[in-house]
Amino acid sequence: MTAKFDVINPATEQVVDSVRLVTAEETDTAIARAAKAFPAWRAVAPGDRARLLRRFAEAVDADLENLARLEVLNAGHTIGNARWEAGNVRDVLHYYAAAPERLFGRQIPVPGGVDLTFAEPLGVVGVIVPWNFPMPIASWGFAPALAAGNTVVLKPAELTPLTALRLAELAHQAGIPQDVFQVLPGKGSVVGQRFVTHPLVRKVVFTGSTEVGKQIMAGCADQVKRVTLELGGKNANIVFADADLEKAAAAAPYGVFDNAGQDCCARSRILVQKSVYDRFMELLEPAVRGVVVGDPGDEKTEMGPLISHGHRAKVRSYLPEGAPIAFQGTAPDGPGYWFPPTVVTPSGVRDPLAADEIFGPIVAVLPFADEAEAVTMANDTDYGLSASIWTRDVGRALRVSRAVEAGNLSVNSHSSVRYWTPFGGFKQSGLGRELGPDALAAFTETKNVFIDT
Ligand code: TAP
Repeated sequence: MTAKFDVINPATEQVVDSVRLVTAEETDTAIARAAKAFPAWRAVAPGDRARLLRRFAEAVDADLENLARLEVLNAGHTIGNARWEAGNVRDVLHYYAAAPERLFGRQIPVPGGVDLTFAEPLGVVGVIVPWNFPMPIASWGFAPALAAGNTVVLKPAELTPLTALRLAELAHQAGIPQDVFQVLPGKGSVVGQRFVTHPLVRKVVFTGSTEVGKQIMAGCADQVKRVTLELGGKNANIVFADADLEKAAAAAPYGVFDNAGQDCCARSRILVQKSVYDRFMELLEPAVRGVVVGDPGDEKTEMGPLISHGHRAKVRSYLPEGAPIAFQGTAPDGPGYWFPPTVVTPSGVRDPLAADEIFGPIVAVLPFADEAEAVTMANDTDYGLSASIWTRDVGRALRVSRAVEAGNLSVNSHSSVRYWTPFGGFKQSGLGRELGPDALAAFTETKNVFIDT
């Protein structure tokens, strides 16, 4: 018997669609088809593969508003964010469309012959996507994988399958063969697990929680399967006394409450130098209260709902009676999984409010004495995905950027994701890099050929 899953609009709690869940047997069939399609796909002339990816990008662009509206309905993303996300898929496809014609090898000087390297595709790549950014995260896996000549099976999160299914339709309309790119909506424990255990899947790209990421890595070890992991974060936003405080305080809410805090790069720990702590909090309060929370389809909305009833209960559990709430913004009543932007002042970096990835609109503010303490506090976590540094001192900006153990640093900004540049985590925030030129290495294997002359 095949199960169905009701897709819920988190802003209204209404069912928007019902999606049939793929079984383990169907997953095996899809993987077998992807493996069979691989030799022909890798043999497509580089220019033709590039053109197919560009046509896919153009199809996404033509469908951008529809994709964005679908994400508003399915994930509760604000329409502005959802448009950016669909645009990111288009841009990522265009970026990697340049790759098939530039997958250069090397000629290495050796005695007695000629030595060449080739960047060979891996075969079938399994991409496992979380619910928080269904479109961009899917494309960061499938675009470089396809460009490098791999075939792809992709599992969207059970909660948010709609845009991934639409992207598969657009890919096929653009001429990418059905078996080269397949989207399999289903459970992680069924479809995702088969990607890990099936011997014909040669690589798994997983984005999600650190807990599940560890299981995936352990499962892949059995076949020494290649793996890229993009996991959780508890990212520091470090505000020094010499910063433009007005700018830092105005930007801080958007560094953490964007996507209702359901962002691996959310700057959910604000570390503020003691000498300006009171002034910073005075500036932060109106900025937080001013965040517009509500109907994600409204152009003016800045923050939508949380993804599900269960997730909101988890976020709420961090604020029992007597929790150190400094101030909160507003959120609508009635149906929808709403939660107000909330600022807390925990006792230290190891307090769960400051240490756990809550993945909701709760930000911890903590004071520090000097640069050395700021770095120690920023690094006192098992995570290492992103961080922001607010200062006018260029030397300090560079010193602290080098000292913080995180993959993506921004100075006087909260921007972490640019498709031209590598993205990924230190420590338990992940393994490997997505985006930019680095990602291609993750979807190819270097082959060395020596020719005796
Ligand atoms: P998870 O529960 O880890 O789920 C992520 C994906 O893995 C879902 O598609 C899930 O399927 C699947 N999955 C679950 N168990 C699995 C298993 N045993 N084998 C194979 N696949 C399995 O994470 P989430 O709650 O959806 O997403 C939030 C997390 O993602 C946060 O920790 C966040 O930081 C992280 N994240 C990281 C990044 C980067 S780039 N570092 C970006 C976004 C999000 P189901 O749909 O069935 O659960």
